[in-house]
Amino acid sequence: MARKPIMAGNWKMNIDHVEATGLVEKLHYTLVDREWDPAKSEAVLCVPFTDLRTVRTLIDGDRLHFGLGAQDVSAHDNGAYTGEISTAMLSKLGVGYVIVGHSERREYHGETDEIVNAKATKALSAGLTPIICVGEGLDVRKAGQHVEHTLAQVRGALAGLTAEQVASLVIAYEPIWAIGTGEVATAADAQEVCGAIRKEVAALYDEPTAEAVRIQYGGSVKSGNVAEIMGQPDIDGALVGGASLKPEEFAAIVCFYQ
Ligand code: G2H
Repeated sequence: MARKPIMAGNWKMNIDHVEATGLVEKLHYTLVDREWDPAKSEAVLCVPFTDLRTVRTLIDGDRLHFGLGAQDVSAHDNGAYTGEISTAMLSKLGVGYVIVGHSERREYHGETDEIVNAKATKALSAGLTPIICVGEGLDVRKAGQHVEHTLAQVRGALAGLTAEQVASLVIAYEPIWAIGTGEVATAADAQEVCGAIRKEVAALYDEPTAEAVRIQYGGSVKSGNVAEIMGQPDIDGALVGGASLKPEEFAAIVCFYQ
């Protein structure tokens, strides 16, 4: 079965719950104007924890066709983990997706492959779809080690997961040197690694699992480069930071197929 393209906006630490109302409504009306067909692409908003309830209410109230995602989750069930948010808390709010192991979490919060694996495992058991981020820094890219480095992160993140679980999740390849910098990996660069990720999933599991798993590219995606990126055979969507804060830009990305 063909993989449905998935465009996820990662608002990062931007947009409070008051601003969220305006942004989501503007995005909705822009998509209506563009005659977005939700059967042709999926749109997910990964918002700060403090915006989740507001955005959930907007989605339900206007029956908007947006998925709702968080940007992180605890690897623990509950208890004395000050400041953390559990998978159950997210599920009860109607959250469907969670970004796990974004490079900013790995870099600023010391998240290792083991932590990413624990969070992804916990998310899947709670019925959440993890968007697992992998990708190399500039030094690794310059040393020509980017494929092996990224595949090692993939193996670490997927350890212990079943084929069925892997088929249901999303992997986002985000070369760190292209994040928020305006530097975009060429479509061929992105395809090289996304194709290698799919082959690795086939080797770890089987062909049907590799054919089912959705792989996104992330790193300075915008309306001007999305079509070329989406033209690659192993790229099924984008994880979008800066451009997801601009309704017209994000709407154009969601409607990349037009
Ligand atoms: C990469 C991406 C979203 P941006 O972090 O995850 O951000 O599109 O701003 O490079």
